[in-house]
Amino acid sequence: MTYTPPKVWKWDAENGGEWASVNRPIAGPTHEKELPIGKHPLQLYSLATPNGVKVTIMLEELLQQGHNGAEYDAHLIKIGDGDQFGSGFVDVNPNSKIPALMDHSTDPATRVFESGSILLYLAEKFSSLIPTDPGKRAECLSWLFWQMGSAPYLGGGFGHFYAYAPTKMEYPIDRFTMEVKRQMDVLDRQLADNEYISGAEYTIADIAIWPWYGVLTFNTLYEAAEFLDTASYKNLNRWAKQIQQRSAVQRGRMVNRTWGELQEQLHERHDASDFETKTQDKVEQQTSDDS
Ligand SMILES: N[C@@H](CCC(=O)N[C@@H](CS)C(=O)NCC(=O)O)C(=O)O
Repeated sequence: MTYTPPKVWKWDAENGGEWASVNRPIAGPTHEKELPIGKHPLQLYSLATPNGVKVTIMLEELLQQGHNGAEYDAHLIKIGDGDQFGSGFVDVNPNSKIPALMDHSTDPATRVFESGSILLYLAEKFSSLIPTDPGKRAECLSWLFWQMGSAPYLGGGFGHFYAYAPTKMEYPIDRFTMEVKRQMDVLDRQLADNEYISGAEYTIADIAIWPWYGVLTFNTLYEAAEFLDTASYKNLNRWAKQIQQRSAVQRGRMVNRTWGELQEQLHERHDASDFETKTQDKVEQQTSDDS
């Protein structure tokens, strides 16, 4: 099937594919909607996609270290329903994508968008999970920005054409598979000599990279582990399993999750105790007991 582009591209709202209903060629809000504000200094508006999970893992790591100022409310933004185009959300992130954070501990409150920027903001705010030595800090930031530049090839490129496009097309799948395998090899070589991504310290670079490239090796992202032969990247697998064992990572992955095992879904997080009492298995049990 060949395609000749017209002189001027026109928006065909019916172009198909899994995300067709939310994709638009224009920015800005589609409807008026205020965002809820909970009781904690940090208000997160998100969903447990790889980009969302970076931030909830970060916040859970900070809380585990004893930074009480990292207490947060995590509000659910259903991107499939277009919540990211509500006016309140667009005020926090003009780019209409999760995750988005408001820090109400500052006056005026500070908005932060882009997951990499949120990780850096929180690392600087709490002086944690980022090296202080200038050389090590530069290495950490290089990998953080590597992730921000690379993951769109994995998500928007490979993942889109392998898992979401209405038909399987060899050319884009080949192109993005080649790039994703190259990226996994970059990480595998780096992790051959380093326990963590940027050296001996666990940092925001690990937190940024793991939800994409670590989770890819578990086959839960695009169910592509066999196709990409992720098992052959031994050091990447070693690191992915090591990070997965961290309790903050296990908690962070559950927040704003609306799919998968019910006991691993915490639709909204407003208190640390929610992990014990508000997971979806318990919410549904409670609902059926009440009816
Ligand atoms: N570079 C952004 C990417 C964020 C992003 O792509 N978010 C997706 C979910 S993972 C989203 O909100 N998509 C909704 C949309 O595109 O309308 C970041 O890292 O924060």
